[in-house]
Amino acid sequence: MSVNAFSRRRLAQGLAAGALSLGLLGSAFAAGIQVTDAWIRWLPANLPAGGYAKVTNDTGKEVKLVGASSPKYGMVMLHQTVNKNGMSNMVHVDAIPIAPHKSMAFTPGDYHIMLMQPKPGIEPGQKVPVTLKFSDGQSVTTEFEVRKPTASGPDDMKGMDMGHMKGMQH
Ligand SMILES: [Cu+2]
Repeated sequence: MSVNAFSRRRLAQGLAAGALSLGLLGSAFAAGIQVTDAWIRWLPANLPAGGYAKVTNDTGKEVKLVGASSPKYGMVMLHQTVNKNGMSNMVHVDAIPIAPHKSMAFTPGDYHIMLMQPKPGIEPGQKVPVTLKFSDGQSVTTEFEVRKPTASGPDDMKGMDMGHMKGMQH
């Protein structure tokens, strides 16, 4: 292959890659769903971690968050911390509705993304991709910033009934 042919091929590859990223950006914009302020409260010893973010629905109709996944965690679920009779507990939720043109915030002590079975090597300071899946078939992948356990909101562990969620602290 001549030098010229090589450069032309490289140029063509570059253009193709550019077109691909433009296409991805375009579809993410068209979806009208934005995920911002995304972070994970990391815990040591392979404990499950809580994922938090702000999800904004800029479409004209309600969308439901119906699932999440990450290549860095073996199992990811949607959870909500609920208080009943002064006890804090976590429940699994199948879908979280977000009204048109509204935001929904995952925060410690409320809705969170439960990241279980962490792959080795996840540490504070890293970024981990998490994909959120919505009822209209859209998926949005966001880099979640991994933060130390102390980088949290209010302490929601007081009087927590760990129950079947033993070892999870969200
Ligand atoms: Cu949880």
